[in-house]
Amino acid sequence: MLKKKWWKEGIVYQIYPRSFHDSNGDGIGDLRGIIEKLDYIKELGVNIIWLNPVYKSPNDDMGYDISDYQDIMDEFGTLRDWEELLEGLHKRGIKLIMDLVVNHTSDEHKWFVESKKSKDNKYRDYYIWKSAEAGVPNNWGSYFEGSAWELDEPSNEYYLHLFSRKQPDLNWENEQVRKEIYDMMTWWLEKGIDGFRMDVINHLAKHPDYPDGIVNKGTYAYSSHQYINQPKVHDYLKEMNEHVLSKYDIMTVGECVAVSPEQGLKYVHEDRHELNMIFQFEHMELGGGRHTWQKHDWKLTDLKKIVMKWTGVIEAGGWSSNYLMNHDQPRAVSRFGNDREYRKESAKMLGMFNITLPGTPYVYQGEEIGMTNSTFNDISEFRDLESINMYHVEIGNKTEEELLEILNVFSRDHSRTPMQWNGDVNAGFTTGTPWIKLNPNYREINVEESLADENSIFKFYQKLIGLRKSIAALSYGSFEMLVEESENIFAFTRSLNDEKYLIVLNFSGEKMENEVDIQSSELLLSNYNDKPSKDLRPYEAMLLKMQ
Ligand code: TEU
Ligand code: CA
Repeated sequence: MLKKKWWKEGIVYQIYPRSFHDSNGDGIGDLRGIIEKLDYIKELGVNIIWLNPVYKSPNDDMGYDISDYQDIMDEFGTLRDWEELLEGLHKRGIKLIMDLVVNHTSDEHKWFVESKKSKDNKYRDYYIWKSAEAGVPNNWGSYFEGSAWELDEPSNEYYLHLFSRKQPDLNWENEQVRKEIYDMMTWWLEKGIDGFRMDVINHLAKHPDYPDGIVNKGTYAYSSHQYINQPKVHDYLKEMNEHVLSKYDIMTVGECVAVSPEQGLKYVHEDRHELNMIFQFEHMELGGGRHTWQKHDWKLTDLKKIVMKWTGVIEAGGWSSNYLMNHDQPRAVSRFGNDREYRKESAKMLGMFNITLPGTPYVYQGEEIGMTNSTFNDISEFRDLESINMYHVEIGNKTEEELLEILNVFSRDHSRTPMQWNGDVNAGFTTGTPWIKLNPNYREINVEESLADENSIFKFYQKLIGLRKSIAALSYGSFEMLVEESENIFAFTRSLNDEKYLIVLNFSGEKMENEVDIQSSELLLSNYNDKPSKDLRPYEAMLLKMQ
């Protein structure tokens, strides 16, 4: 049997503080706003919270550009508020993991302010500077726009920024940088946090020669393997583990864009002492993603292959995570389900999928009430720099209408519209003017409505989470795929000792012949409340106990 760990039995709820709940009417969600909703979170049944960055930040990239790692951004509150939040969570038996963004800082971080001052400043080498004598150092592209190199005229050197120009990359080769980061992490751990979600952690090490990358779009190299999964990243993580992580009973999850299961296992194999689990992105590319900004068809068998590969990572001695969305992705029900006539059915089906697979499940705020993608009618309605930059780069090649259509599929702002608490003004999110437009459907889709309806998506999630916590096989059981070739039905079993559970999911909006034998199994939970007499109904989802 797999080793028991609290984080293997956990269900994580991701909170994007800016959009969760505003306590003081300035239109921006904040820490006290979360504190006011702790009983709601408790009621859902989750036992771990992942908080997106709350540190001091000029918010070029909504908190992923940090100017002080050891303080809270003014809009969100104070360190005292944060301490109260932690206490409120722990009192309710909920753990807290914090976002750790250490591939880069803000250009307003004191290290960078110093670094920029001169070539002989003691912080110069905290960042990655290259001479401009021979032009731009290489063809690496920033994820957000243009070249990843920004020229500093006074010193005639470029600095590297894989994300926005206000997010300079830290130089992990520098031992002093690593030490400062480890001290900062220890400071938070001593405050009692339960772990870290590590932003783009597989980007820490850059190829020592800084060679050109392969250009797959435009002039710049995106997704370049010259700065992803470089061998040295494992040295850094081992060192971080030895100096910091191993000293605490915590969980770690590393965000790893562009990682194969073989590479993934290197980060999470329990004997390697690096991380507990990673977020992989293969299923986020199904149907197209933000690297190409193009939509294409996807097949259920593609998703099955991905699930099987990553289940293999658990079987090989690692662990994995499951998620269908996060703050960078469109809403799950709009992407993988049907957000119109089968919104409730498909949201519940996707919830069952996410929560019964092997690996730790992550639920994003609003997913538990079936929040959908929003409608943005004009570029001025977007707040995310990636969406705004893409628009300005592409306008000219494409029409305004075409670009809005693409952004209405893929923009990160879909997940960032305010949490819909009720059908009143501004969905009960704020008494002021929300920092980003609400999804206009909040009068029908909101928490109040969900709590009042016994058949709601929320109530279904509550039951699912309860089952996940009480049935050990759902955390530790082995996995077997059934009807592997089916393009409509996703079915599998989870077995532990002599117990076996069966999960049958209709991923289509059509009636489907049920090829899985459920005759002698006991129904534990279904989004239709009873066993089908023959065919599976649209988006039908069942969790059964086999006799
Ligand atoms: O995201 C990393 C990142 O590059 C994603 O945008 C990724 O490309 C995409 O999800 C893959 O489809 C992290 C944070 O989650 C994001 O919010 C930040 O903007 C980014 O790092 C920079 O810190
Ligand atoms: Ca506020």
